[in-house]
Amino acid sequence: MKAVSVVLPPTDDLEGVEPDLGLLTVLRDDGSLRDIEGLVIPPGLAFEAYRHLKQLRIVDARMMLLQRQGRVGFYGACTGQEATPIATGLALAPQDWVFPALRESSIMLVRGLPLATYLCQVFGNAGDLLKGRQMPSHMSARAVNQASWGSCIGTQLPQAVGTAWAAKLRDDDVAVVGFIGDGGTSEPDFHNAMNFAGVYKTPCVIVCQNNQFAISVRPERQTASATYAVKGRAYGVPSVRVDGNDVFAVYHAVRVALERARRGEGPTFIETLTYRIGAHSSSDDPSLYRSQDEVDAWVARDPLQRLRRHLVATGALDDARDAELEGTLNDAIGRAIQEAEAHPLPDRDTLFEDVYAELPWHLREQREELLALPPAPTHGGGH
Ligand SMILES: Cc1ncc(C[n+]2csc(CCOP(=O)(O)OP(=O)(O)O)c2C)c(N)n1
Repeated sequence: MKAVSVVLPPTDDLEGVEPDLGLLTVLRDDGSLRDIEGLVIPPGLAFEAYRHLKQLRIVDARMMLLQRQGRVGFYGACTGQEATPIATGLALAPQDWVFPALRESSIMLVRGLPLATYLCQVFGNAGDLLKGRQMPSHMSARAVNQASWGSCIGTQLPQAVGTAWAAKLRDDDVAVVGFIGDGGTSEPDFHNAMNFAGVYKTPCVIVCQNNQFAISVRPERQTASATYAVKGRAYGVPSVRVDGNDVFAVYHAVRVALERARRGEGPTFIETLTYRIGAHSSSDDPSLYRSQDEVDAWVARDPLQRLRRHLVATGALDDARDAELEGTLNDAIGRAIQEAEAHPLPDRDTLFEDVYAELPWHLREQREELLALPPAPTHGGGH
């Protein structure tokens, strides 16, 4: 079988092909939905997903601009890949846990974290729940059961599987979703996590966002496997490959996998096939390693526009309502950025918090020394 290479935008699903080698698609190009057995799309899901996708698209564009203006130090956008985090966020139950990679922080917004609080993490200021200690775009919040990505590719998956194992041992009604990129599947942690999940049947869903790049490295240099999903077979983990630009396909696959996990049937591995339309991060220039034609072919499969066609076809959206939604989102995002950016830098005293219950003598000394210095500038901003 041919190894994966940069895949052209999918135009059809491959009926009759095994789940880990085919491609589950629900949303047709004309906006209608395929008749798939057991498909669960709750009423209102499509519009809710659209609102979140659109919000995320705008937030990412605004934050990339702020990075260019020197107002934030770094940003990792997920433009073109929004369907996976948003659909997953909508499929989760409140008690579930999420262990993201770089491009899934937005699940926190879907689960109710205020946007201004979320953005304070990017500014790394006093409004940041993490007290400015993490790189931007590495959000986390206990209130929505989401851990922070550690930046070291793959480390989040053993954490996800371990958390799921703990839930199983405690008989908690908790499922865990862990994310990884296509590049991350070459890390030992991916294999450790898949193996452990398979053997101990931990209640988790491992999602690989195959955006076809690990910075500039393409899938054919990453693996000789026919798909990423097929890797789950070796670990005895049921696996499925879905159209990652189709919010309904991702929602359906994650929802079914979460239900399996809750029934005690163990892990599922999901590859979501998508494409990173934007740069790897604010530190990358993708024009050095790919053509605009290739990008344009995927822009034509934009998950946001595909979902829009569905909403228009079903009468849930028209141009006027869409413009109104865009205006509301732009206003709310503008206000959230203003509110977030207005916070001062974290108090320097906070440097000494959260590690020791009681500060050891040498840190007490360092703290006193620091506090004796003139105050640092209190203005937030760059890193
Ligand atoms: C262990 C480790 N090696 C290398 C890096 C540098 N690095 C940061 S992101 C990245 C590519 C990740 O690609 P992928 O897993 O496909 O996720 P994507 O960024 O495409 O979402 C690399 C190599 C790192 N952060 N950690």
